[in-house]
Amino acid sequence: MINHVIRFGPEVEAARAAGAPIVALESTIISHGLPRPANLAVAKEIEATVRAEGAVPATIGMIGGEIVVGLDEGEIHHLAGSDDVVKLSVRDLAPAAAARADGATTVAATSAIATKAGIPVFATGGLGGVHRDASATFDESADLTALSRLPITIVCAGVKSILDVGATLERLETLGVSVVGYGTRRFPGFYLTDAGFDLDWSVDDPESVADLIRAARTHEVHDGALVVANPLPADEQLDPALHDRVLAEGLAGLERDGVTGKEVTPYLLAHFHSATEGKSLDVNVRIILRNARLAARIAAAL
Ligand code: PSU
Ligand code: MN
Repeated sequence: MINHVIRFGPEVEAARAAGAPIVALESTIISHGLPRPANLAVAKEIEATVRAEGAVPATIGMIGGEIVVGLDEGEIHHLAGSDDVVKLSVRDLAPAAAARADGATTVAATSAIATKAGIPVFATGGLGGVHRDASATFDESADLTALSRLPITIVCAGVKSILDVGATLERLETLGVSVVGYGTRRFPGFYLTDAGFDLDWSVDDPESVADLIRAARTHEVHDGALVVANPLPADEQLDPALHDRVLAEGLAGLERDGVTGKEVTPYLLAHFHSATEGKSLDVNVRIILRNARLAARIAAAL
């Protein structure tokens, strides 16, 4: 028998005891979203960015079947470099725990664990969502259904542009997930500043986000997530023409190589990173660091 209780890293444990601001971070972007060896350096940079704002980073994952909130450096190193790390959505957590697996948690699984751990703010790059051929494949990320039932605030640059963004926004509406633009009423497109859709709400500073979270808590009426969509400045986005060309190639590659299911997202992200000769990687890193900084400010304001 193993202990199936969540294990907290010492720094996160101390922050919980002191009521200090904590930012939850996912590990799938490290293991499956970013290429090696940059992924390890980026994972450390994300944590440093959160610390620089006076908050404590809690990178979440699974080690030997144990859910860990606040992975240490060695554990992050392992998730970044090993070929045996499983991509874990919520439904995978129990099977992976029973199998004593090492795993990286997606937005869905990280949100569920962070909520259980009492950490209300989470930073990532881009959410999963509805895939472009979903009407035929039914491929819709479990991120969406997880966010429909978890009162977490997630700072991201919208949903990944490899998805059907319009359909994803419709599903977020159906599922009751609040979406606010940070400093904008246009929904960002991850690598791109603007995905081409309007938003009903925007906020301009971390205090306003904290107010909004407090309103939701006071009402006790809505228990879905709050998505804070934080766009890259236009001069930092991936060149839209390059983006569209590389995406078209990547989508064709999926078909050619017969890629389906949970491999789709890592495949397309890896294609971007190689086909843009690192340009998409630079953009991806900037996105994550900006989101980590904003999430830390929101956690502090709370
Ligand atoms: N955004 C990124 N890189 C990633 C992901 C999102 O910039 O690697 C990951 C997240 O962990 C997200 C997952 O939860 O992809 C979605 O995968 P799927 O589409 O298989 O649900
Ligand atoms: Mn999927």
